[in-house]
Amino acid sequence: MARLNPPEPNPRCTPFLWRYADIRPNLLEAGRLVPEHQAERRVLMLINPSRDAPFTTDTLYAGLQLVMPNETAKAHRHVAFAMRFIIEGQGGFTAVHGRRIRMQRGDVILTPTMNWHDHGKDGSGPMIWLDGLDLPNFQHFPVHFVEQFSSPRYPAEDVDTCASPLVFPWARMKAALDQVEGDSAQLRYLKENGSEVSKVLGGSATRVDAGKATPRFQETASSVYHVIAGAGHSTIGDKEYQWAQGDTFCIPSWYPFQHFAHGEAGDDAVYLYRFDDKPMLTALGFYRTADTDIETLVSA
Ligand code: 1HN
Repeated sequence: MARLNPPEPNPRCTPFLWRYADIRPNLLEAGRLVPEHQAERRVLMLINPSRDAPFTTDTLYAGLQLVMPNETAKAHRHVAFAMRFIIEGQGGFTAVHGRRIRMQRGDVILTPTMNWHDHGKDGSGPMIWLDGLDLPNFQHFPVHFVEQFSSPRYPAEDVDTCASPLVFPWARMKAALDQVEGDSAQLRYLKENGSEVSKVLGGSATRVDAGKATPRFQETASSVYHVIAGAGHSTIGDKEYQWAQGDTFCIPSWYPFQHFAHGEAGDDAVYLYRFDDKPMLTALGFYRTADTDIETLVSA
């Protein structure tokens, strides 16, 4: 009974940081070793050292995906929901159910459940992005499946990324963050009607001014952070994690955390992207922070 009734939330995953400088060469080597026809998706999975795939946290999967010029990650569709943060490269695109979206650094692009999608790339050099999927859920709910489309690409037309509900352009998010007063700001990626991007996954972006910090936070949600720009460190539990642009780290449920931007007044602010399971936990009634007055949950 004690095993089933822990004194506090008890994630199996542990905090971890993947340095871009360390993992990028491995991803590019995968690009040389694994030709397009050998991999439906070429991804370097960011698997938590305390668990096996697909766990980046106990509820989130994260991975870096690579597409090289003239390749196609062929069209398929699945129950899992994906949100992608574009890290680097030019000429990449993802086609989501007939809408071809240009991948641009810093943009967040959604692939809703069961939408046909394929990825491709023109021009030279690698296209790399961070995939966030709700795959861990399907270890419990045996409802996940994938269908292959009859040809590598699902017929698609170019869309204006600024007008697509599937795209959150970085320029727009950055401008909104920069308008918020204070040492730091956090804004969620929300649909036009104000709702979260999916029932399971959601996301946000954070600005931390040079030399400043976010408030310390503790929540039942788990999250995956990616450094959009700048350098700094985070305390997660009782450890400190140094990071710089391109790095990705995970925060399991209930580990207290705080983000610190390096630099001094006048330097550029630091920007972080994050995706999390907050919508799912909220819908289930499991979302809570250290500040939540548990008595209010009793009467609710
Ligand atoms: C998947 O379908 C994609 O569609 C990316 O881009 C990563 C990781 C595991 C299983 C399916 C994609 C994935 C994936």
